[in-house]
Amino acid sequence: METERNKGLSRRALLGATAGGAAIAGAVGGRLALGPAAIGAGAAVAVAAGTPAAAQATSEFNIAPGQLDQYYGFWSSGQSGEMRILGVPSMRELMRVPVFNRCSATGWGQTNESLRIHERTMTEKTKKHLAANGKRIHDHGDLHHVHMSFTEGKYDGRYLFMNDKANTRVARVRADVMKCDAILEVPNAKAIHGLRPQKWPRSNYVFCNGEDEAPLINDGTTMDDVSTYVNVFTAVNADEWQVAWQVLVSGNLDNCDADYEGKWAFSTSYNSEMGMTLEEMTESEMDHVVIFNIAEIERAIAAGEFEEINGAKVLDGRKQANSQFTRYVPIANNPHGCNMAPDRKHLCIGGKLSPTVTVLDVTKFDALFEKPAEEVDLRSCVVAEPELGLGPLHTAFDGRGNAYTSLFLDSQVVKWNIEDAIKAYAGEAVDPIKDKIDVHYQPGHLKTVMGETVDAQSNWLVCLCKFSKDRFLNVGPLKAENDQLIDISGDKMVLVHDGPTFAEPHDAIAVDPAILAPVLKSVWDRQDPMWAETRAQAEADGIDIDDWCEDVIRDPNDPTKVRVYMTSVAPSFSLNSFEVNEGDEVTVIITNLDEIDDLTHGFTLGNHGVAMEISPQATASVTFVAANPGVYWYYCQWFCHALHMEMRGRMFVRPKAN
Ligand code: K7E
Ligand code: CUA
Ligand code: CA
Repeated sequence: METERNKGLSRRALLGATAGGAAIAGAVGGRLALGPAAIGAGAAVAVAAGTPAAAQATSEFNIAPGQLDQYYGFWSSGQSGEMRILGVPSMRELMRVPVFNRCSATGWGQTNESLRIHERTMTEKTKKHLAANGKRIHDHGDLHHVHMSFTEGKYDGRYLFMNDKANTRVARVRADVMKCDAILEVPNAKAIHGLRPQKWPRSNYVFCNGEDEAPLINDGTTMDDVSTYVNVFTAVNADEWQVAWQVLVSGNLDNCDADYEGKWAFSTSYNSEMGMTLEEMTESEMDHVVIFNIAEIERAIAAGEFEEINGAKVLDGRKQANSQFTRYVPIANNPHGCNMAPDRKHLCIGGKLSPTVTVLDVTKFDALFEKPAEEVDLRSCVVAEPELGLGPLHTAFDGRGNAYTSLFLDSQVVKWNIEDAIKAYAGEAVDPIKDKIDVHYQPGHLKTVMGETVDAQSNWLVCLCKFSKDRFLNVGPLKAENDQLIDISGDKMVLVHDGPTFAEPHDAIAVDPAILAPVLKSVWDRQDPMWAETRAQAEADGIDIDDWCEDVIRDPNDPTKVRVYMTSVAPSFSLNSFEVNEGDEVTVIITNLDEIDDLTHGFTLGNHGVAMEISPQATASVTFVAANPGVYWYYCQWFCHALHMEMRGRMFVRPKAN
């Protein structure tokens, strides 16, 4: 529906011509004038053109109460550090899956099961840093990119993979229970940003871009000498969740993707200059896309041609090494998005500072490796470079040969046709641009349904806007972002929904529920590996955690350690009370014996900062020190029964005998 208010927001067209241009100039001049201040510039101007009436929408977007969504959306959450599951097209938030963040509701980051996942690959350096700051794990992250595992170019419903730019980590979420089961701190690299799974033959690797430059041996012996800095491209073994290999590159790495033949991975770099200031990073006319030659890298790894650094097998793919591991295709300065089209052939690179998207034909990459890099025309793989608008960041695809690029500065999405862009580049008089739509405001990623797979759909586009400005009720200086839903089923894009989100979903994917239906569980399997170590400890203590238990075991080797085993069945814990001594290290292990779908219990211990989720048929445990004598109640914090309030008990902490 087009209201007066919506019309006013169409001023984006004006902005594109004026303030947007100024913003680009501003960025190059050393100051990024991209914010809402720029939006305000055209405030009084109302342009009637723009969003077509929603009545023209041809996809069914209204999801009535009780109706299920058409698709699962998996959203990143940026600095919130979690993965979110939304319904598409309703944009209803269905679940939050804590990954890098500490979760108050579920106890993620506190339960022993989650701490083990956090600590399994933590480097000694990180352990030292955390301990010095009174912490055991990083309890935050910056999660930009969520992607599902592939088999032969299609989502296979096994895993979701994601990055933590803040603490150089990558994580894996099991798609059957929607819980994180593995975190990896990537050695040598700094700030994992772009992340993509291999698409073909399956996701054996997850490719991870290191964004920040630092000395390879980062121990303070060299600091300001930029010539010692490197950037690292990492392939993580997706099954074992450890580093398979790493390649040193020239310049830094931003976003990445992989092809549909399993031959290449590719990454954008905005700092080929190896600059340390904004001026230096935007100095060159051209940056590049790095192409990684998977077969050549695997050959060298198998042949032992690597150097082992901090436990990782490292190859040198920098320009000066003249290797066959990499090629550097020149791209207009400071590119950003890196998106492989479902036509299996075309790779689209967002120009960011350049108003263009550069289209590379991946079938032309072999030729780049036939001769040494300096003897080949590295731009011979470029088949189109349409000028689309200001600030092109990311590109999504439908199943009809069209691409949709977010224009950050223009606050628009531009729909263009890849084949027409190729024709235009070859000199034909065709305009590849098919449509533009205003979005609100300043979009980053945008996603079609399964658009990064060969199953790309042509119904919905979600555009993740960085600013919502005046689209929602004011909630103070910190505003929601705005994930907009756009109907792309017709020739014209139609905006159908505004979706406020909390900081800061960078990227999202949408997946057909049919892919997840065969794997998704509603109740845990008692033998699940998630609590295998807890189970092993129980067995050592002679406790069967699959059955009713109400046991308090003092560790035979360390009498200050106490393990409290109990079960939960609505509405009670098997133990109405338990007793420990002042100063004891107490581990509470609870199995939820309820088998009913949806019947989650919890364990919260008053005034101890202890809380955890125990879903049906799960076991969970938490360890704390009972530092103060007295009586402390514990209770179930997940509403589970009419007598949920009564689901509680007491911990007695007996004073130390003096
Ligand atoms: Cu463009 Cu981190 Cu994918 Cu944000 S990145 S938008
Ligand atoms: Cu069990 Cu509430
Ligand atoms: Ca640059």
